[in-house]
Amino acid sequence: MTIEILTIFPEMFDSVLSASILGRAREQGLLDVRCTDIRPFSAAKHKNTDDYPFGGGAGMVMMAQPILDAMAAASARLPDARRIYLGPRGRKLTTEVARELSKEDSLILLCGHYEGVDQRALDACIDEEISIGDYILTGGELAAMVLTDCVARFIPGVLGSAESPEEESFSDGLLEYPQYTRPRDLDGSLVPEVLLNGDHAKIRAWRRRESLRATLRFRPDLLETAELTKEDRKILKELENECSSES
Ligand code: 4FL
Repeated sequence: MTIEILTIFPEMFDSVLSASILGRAREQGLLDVRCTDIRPFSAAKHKNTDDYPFGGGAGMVMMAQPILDAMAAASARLPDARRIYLGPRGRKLTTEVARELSKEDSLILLCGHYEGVDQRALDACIDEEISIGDYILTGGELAAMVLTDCVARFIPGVLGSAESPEEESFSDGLLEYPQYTRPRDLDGSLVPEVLLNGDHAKIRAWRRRESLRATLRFRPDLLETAELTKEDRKILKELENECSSES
């Protein structure tokens, strides 16, 4: 997959894209991420990319021209790319959205700044706006990194063969069960016995129960859309009774 990121701060991406799993994916040729600086595309005298808002008000607005020209250059390289603007008005990034985007051959991500982007640039060259959450950042760069990271996990081969993007929190709509590693005894705090016995059916059942318990406790809203079996519903009833008898 190829991702081209249009930004006025390309240097922000260096360490994030080079470290850890994203760095390895790029070395292996599974993911090609390029950052294109918007500023050199500016036709303005000092290569500025922003200007005062028509109608007045605080802050600056990113001008359409440098964005449209940077996008035209990127689109010429990646003619079939889905063109995404990272912004708070967009569809919320979720596991499903990331999985869907990972099937694309190429993406172009536009990072906004200042008080926003001239609407005409967005209307002319963006297929979709995506938000990473209901908050405002200092710019779209961190959102583009979050989207890139989240999408990359679904590209075949990016996670080690032992790991699956589907075996984590949210993939079946539930939170993850708790994990433990050595030592077995941490100053008297013990690893649950069931995990030590090698009975894989029992371990699977215990983990499912703990996933349900965590979801019921921390994110009960997820239970409305999670994929639940009859057995899951029975366990949830038990857990609800445990809770009410505790208090
Ligand atoms: C982008 C916020 C995506 C949430 C400022 C500029 C943003 C954002 N999701 N804040 N872009």
